[in-house]
Amino acid sequence: MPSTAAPRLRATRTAPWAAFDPVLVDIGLAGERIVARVRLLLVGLLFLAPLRSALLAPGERENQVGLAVGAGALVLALVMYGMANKGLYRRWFGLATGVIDVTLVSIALTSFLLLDQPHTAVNSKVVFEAYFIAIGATCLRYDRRICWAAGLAALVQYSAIVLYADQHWALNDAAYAPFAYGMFSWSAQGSRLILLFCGAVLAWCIVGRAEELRRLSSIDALTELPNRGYFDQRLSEEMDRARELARPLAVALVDVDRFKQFNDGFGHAAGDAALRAIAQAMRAHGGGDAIVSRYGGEEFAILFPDTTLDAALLRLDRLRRGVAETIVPLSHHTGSHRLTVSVGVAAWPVDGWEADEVVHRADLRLFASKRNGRNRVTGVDDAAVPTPATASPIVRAHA
Ligand code: GH3
Ligand code: MG
Ligand code: MG
Repeated sequence: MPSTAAPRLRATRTAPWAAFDPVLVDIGLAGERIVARVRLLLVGLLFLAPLRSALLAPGERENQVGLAVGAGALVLALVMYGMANKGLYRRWFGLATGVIDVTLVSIALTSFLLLDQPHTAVNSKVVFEAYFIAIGATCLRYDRRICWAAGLAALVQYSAIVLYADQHWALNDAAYAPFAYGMFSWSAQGSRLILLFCGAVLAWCIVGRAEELRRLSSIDALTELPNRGYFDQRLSEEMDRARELARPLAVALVDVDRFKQFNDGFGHAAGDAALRAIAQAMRAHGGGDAIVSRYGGEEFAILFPDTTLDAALLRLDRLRRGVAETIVPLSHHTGSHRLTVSVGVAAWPVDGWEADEVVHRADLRLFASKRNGRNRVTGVDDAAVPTPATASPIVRAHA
């Protein structure tokens, strides 16, 4: 495994889960539901105060504005709660709700401007702090873009409120004495903007750490391929997708031939280097959409979404040849070596309806490849008859 930071970062960027990680999306959805509940509770409780004031003195403008803002926020919170819980969640939804939460705080501050209370808007002791709740809650969506979007929205909206208040009121005029909310100061406002920026950066870092942990828990440290846990989870998701869209899906199990001999002959370190070289060759020859993972030991599993058994057989034979041509580097004294792999492949729905049935079929066919002489790909169950050594070592599936 590379020891420097640069190759590790490169691996992060090119890894399949870097662009789209369904697990983080799932966790983000669960987080969105928590945020929706907390938002509804908070807005509901905050709505009680303007409601009470409006009931006691319905004619006063202050109470009418408070009631309108509170009711609007409550309706919005209800809509977002309904969407998060009714399967209407999309990837943009977290982005939208993150920005809306910040905007709700800005609307609350703006309502003080409407009520001719600019000092409450720019020196608010409670409402301003709610920006940090909104920015902090973006962490629960597990998407760094949402942290930035909410932070940026808070900075822009709060700056606009302060600039507007400074332009339209002589905020430090003696008429406002004794300044219950304090006098207006640009340095205090600057500090507030810096605090908002720091809040967004912290949220971004927290989500970044979560993504890194997720990455580390999904890859195999030796080969840098996705590990079995990641493979199993992707298999079950791709299987659901295949059933939903009635699209085929192929699964292959790959085992390095006579690897124990190689280890015994050249040592465990050379064995590790060989596994890395084979993993790289499989990634290179597997095709862009194939999910190549280390299944365990010297075994690998490959998932081919949207691929028929025949198409997978052809792709796997290219991969098998690619591995056989790969030169495994050994130490200076012992030179180089080549290794081969045996492969078993099965597909949904022709070889089974459930994921484990398909994997089991692929496993049986891998054994057939071993039995029949190794360095070959098998796609049918009955492969008892060995193929001639000169023939292309693919045992084709019956049409
Ligand atoms: P076959 O062709 O039947 O698969 O024979 P084989 O020798 O490959 O199979 P066997 O299961 O007997 O041996 C697998 C070997 O793989 C044994 C084990 O030491 C080695 N191995 C498994 N994981 C690693 C690893 O991470 N590094 C190294 N160097 N060797 C490993
Ligand atoms: Mg094995
Ligand atoms: Mg083996």
